[in-house]
Amino acid sequence: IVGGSPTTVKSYPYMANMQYGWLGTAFQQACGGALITRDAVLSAAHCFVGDPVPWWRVRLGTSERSSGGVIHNVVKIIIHPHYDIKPSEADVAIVRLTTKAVYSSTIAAVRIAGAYYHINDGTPITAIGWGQLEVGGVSPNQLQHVQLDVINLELCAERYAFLKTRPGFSDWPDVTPGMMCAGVLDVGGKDACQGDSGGPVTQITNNGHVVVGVTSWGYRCADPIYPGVVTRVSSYSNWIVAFAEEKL
Ligand code: 4AZ
Repeated sequence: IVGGSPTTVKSYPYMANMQYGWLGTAFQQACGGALITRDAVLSAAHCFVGDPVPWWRVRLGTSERSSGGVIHNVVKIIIHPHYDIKPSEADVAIVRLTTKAVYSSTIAAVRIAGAYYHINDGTPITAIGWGQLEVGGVSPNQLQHVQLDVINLELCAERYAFLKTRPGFSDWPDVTPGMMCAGVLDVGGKDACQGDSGGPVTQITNNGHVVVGVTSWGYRCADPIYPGVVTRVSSYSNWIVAFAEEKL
């Protein structure tokens, strides 16, 4: 997270620390996620492509990058069938846990945006994670959060369409309706960044938190011209619910 501030899991008890361990050793935080049922975590497909289930585990109920909370093992990772390589379309995955989480003041599931959930341009939304504090910078030990604005999708798509005309960027993804752009328009300075991928982007309402996005991709981080791009949860909520509740 760039331009944010430290927070704790008590404010975001659904925050999941997705840890990857090469050959099952030395697990390290690699992505974020959101607990959406007692045994299902919503995250990004690009975090998991090519990596077998035993190399992942999930730490719930911690504000720390590599300690605290409760470790859950993974039984199944389900990648959206429309996800295609390069962080692009349908960058969403469900990670199922071997055991049901025990809810507490630091562990609880969160609501996700339904299929008809509409969010206006300019709405404040919050990105959360342990990702880099600046492009190529360090990753913090303490969980961070930052408030962003929903940025007009057509404008965001135009900006990334221009980027694709630049040398070396022709194979970058298009911004499509299954995505949402978030940042501070023409100012930048606030964004998700590498390591925040898969983590929740949340609208905080009077009725509680609603996950509206999954951190997905972007050009650098916190750039004034190029906002961060997140998977639009409402575009995939029927699939998400089906596989979060699938009997295993
Ligand atoms: C990444 O590399 C990444 N600025 C995630 C989010 C953003 C950029 C990069 C958004 O995982």
